[in-house]
Amino acid sequence: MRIKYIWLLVAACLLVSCDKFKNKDPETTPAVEKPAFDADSAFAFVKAQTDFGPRTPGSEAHSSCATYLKEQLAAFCDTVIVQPFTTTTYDGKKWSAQNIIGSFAPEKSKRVLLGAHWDSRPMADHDPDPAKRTQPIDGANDGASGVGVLLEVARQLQQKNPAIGVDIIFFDMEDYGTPSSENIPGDWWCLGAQYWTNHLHRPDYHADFGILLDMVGGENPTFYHEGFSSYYAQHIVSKVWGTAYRLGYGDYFINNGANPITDDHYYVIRNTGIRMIDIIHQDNKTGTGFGYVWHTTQDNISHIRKESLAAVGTTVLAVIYDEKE
Ligand code: AHN
Ligand code: ZN
Repeated sequence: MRIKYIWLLVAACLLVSCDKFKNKDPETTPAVEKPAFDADSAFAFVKAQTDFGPRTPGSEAHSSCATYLKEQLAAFCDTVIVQPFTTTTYDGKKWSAQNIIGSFAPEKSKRVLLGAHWDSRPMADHDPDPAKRTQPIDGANDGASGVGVLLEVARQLQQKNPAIGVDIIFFDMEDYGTPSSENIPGDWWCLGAQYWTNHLHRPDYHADFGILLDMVGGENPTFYHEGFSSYYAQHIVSKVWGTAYRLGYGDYFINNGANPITDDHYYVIRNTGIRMIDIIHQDNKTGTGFGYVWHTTQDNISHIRKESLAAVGTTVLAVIYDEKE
């Protein structure tokens, strides 16, 4: 009788320890709870932008898309601030432009800044067909993907508020930099970010750190530790890449260094001191350092992948929900 009970006890213990062991399997129990991020919704936000056509400065598509982005942010965020400015490009032309900023809990002092550029490049200077190199691009990946992910992030943050404040900034005039055939010295990229960092939308604006999204929706993207991000904000890179790995996105977020890129985050770091990292598709096999369709007419909605949007959006949301007040 007693022996029987002992055996039962042993069997029960084995079962329990087996169960415990099972729970430790990283495949079945992610260390980070996956927050809801709807990739279909994010994709729709990307497509809504490309449906306007190329959002190049001065175009009708540019101004219609600005209206759309303000309406979307207004629906999700607590406040929206539009920052109009004028700027001159490398070719001597003058443009009206605008940065668009949506905020959650603007009264909170602990904050994260999320950014992406919403303009698209006026010339496909890397198109394989020379005849197409003066055409404007849809910028489905280069521009619209980051904005689409952040609109979906905003929609989720409205449904489930995080402990900290969040600001989402859509920079204008990132992509009117000098064509590859010309060499005109000067800071011709990231004109919207340069303006914002010298004229903050709130004079005492502060964020604890920032994350920029650039070209996050392509086919099998590879996100390395971009050079400026590592140099100025390795602790944020480690936080974001660590979160991505725990969520199962280690194939996208690769723990290797890569070239520094003159992108919006560079001016944020340089002019405000806010440690902002760049999640950007880099690839040293393509010849340009970026994806195959970069600055070509092929950068359209047909090359956008929901899986890529989901990897980045889910990671960014998890980072934000992990932050304590
Ligand atoms: C340079 O190639 C120097 N900067 C690229 C920044 C960029 C352009 N991101 C998207 N389009
Ligand atoms: Zn570009």
